[in-house]
Order: sequence, then structure tokens, then C-alpha cells
Amino acid sequence: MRTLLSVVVPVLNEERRLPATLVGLAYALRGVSRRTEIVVVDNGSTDRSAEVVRAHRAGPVPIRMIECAERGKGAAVRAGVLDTDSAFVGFCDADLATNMDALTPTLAHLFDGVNVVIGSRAHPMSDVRARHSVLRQAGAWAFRRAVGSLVPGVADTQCGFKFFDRATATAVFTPLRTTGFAFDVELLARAQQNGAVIAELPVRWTDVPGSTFSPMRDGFRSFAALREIRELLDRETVSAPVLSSDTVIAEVA
Ligand SMILES: Nc1nc2c(ncn2[C@@H]2O[C@H](COP(=O)(O)OP(=O)(O)OP(=O)(O)O)[C@@H](O)[C@H]2O)c(=O)[nH]1
Ligand SMILES: [Mg+2]
Repeated sequence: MRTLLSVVVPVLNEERRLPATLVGLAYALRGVSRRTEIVVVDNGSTDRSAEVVRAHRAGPVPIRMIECAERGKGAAVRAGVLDTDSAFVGFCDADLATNMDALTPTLAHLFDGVNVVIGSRAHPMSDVRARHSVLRQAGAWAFRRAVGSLVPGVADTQCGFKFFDRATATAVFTPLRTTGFAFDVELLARAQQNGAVIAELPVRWTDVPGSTFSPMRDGFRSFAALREIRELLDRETVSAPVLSSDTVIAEVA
């Protein structure tokens, strides 16, 4: 039987946060009546992350782990998604900051034909418990402003909870180039280019200590990545094959 839903979890040294996440995720997925799976994608963790995954294999939902040689959250999520062939696929963070009660409405939207369902901490109905530093909040504010023109109409591009139908997942993940934390922006920009319908869902989001995101290092890289995404998408638009006028006339005739 074809798997209905795969949930990819990128992991880099998550031995502390991963156990509760695997239990919580499996519990949420157990409520889905068709086959589901969890795919952990590791970037060479040097802690006990792999053992934690192995210890949870006997749970109610199949869990498998793959290694990704290329570093970064974006590279890991891409490797995981492209290693699945389920009808729907998405990803969540190893800290399970986004409560998985969003899964039921997510599946309902996907069955209704929505192509991309994303958690949004900016949704008026969301319940957000954040303890981010002032520096991190300022960076996030500036990042949202910079992202606006790349992904118009999406209020929160960075929530670690995004799900796709198969065709859209293939279309946006195959050409994905951004390997770091800004990869969500490229994904969503590509989805919009493809004419995908994107729904932003309210979430219950709680900051979980142990973040791997450094506002200085990753924040700086994320802004640089935005420029690269813009240049990449512009280049692709220019080099995309354009139908010649002959072809159009032939089709019309
Ligand atoms: N495989 C892999 N996963 C990564 C890498 N960097 C981050 N992650 C994962 O990406 C997810 C999100 O990381 P967090 O450290 O929670 O960062 P964040 O959610 O962007 O930031 P916070 O809001 O501070 O938690 C977690 O599952 C991390 O393990 C990486 O280089 N490789
Ligand atoms: Mg997090």
C-alpha cells in the first residue's frame, strides 16, 4: 500500500530534543488511518542521535534514518523529501516547537487539493510562546521585510512545519539550491512560480531550548542566501524556454 504521509525530520546533534519529538510525532501520526512514516535525516551527528532513532524503531509508526553528506537544514530536508514517494510529504523540526495538532487540518487541506500547507506563527489564531532574544527578534523582523518581495502574501516563511502534495514537492525540492536555514524561502518562491495554492495554518508554537540557530552566524548567512535566491530565480526566469511566436500560431490554428 502506498504511504500516505512522510514526515522528514532534519537532525544535527539532537540527542536531547529528539526522544520527546519522536514519541510526540509517532503519537500524532498513529491517529492517521493510512500508512505513514518518519524519515530522520542526519548530517553526521557526533552525539547519540542515531541511537535515539534506533531506540524508537519499535514504535507504532515506521522510522528510518538516512545520512546526508551535504551540510545544512535545507540540504537535509531536500535529501529526505526526495527519498520518499508518499502521496503527501512534509517536514518538522527535531524540537517539535510546532504542536502536531496542526496535522489533522493539514491533511484535510491536502485532501481538498491545497498544494502547500504551512504553519504560520503570524496567523491571528496562532498561540506563540517564544523566548527568543532581542537580537533574534530584530533579525527575524528584518528578515520578514526582506522576504516580502520574494514570497509575497506569505506572513511566516520560517515556521518549521510545511507539507506538500507529491507533484509540488517534486517541483520545488528537485531544483532547490539553498542548503541553510533560508531554504524555506526558496521553496515557497518556487511553489508560487508553479502556481501552487499555499495555505497558512494557525499553530501552537513553543520555543524549545537548545536551538542550533546562531543569530550572528546563521542570521548573516540567511540574508546572504536571500540575495542568492533572488539572483538564482531571476536567472532561471531569463533562461526559461520561451515559446516562439510560430509555435503559438501553430497551436492556435
Ligand atoms: N540535518 C541537519 N539538520 C539541521 C541542521 N541545522 C539545523 N538542523 C535541524 O533543523 C531543525 C531546526 O533547528 P533549530 O535549532 O530548532 O532552529 P530553528 O527552529 O530555526 O530556531 P529556533 O526557533 O531557535 O528553534 C532541527 O531539527 C535541527 O536539528 C543541519 O545542518 N543538518
Ligand atoms: Mg527550533
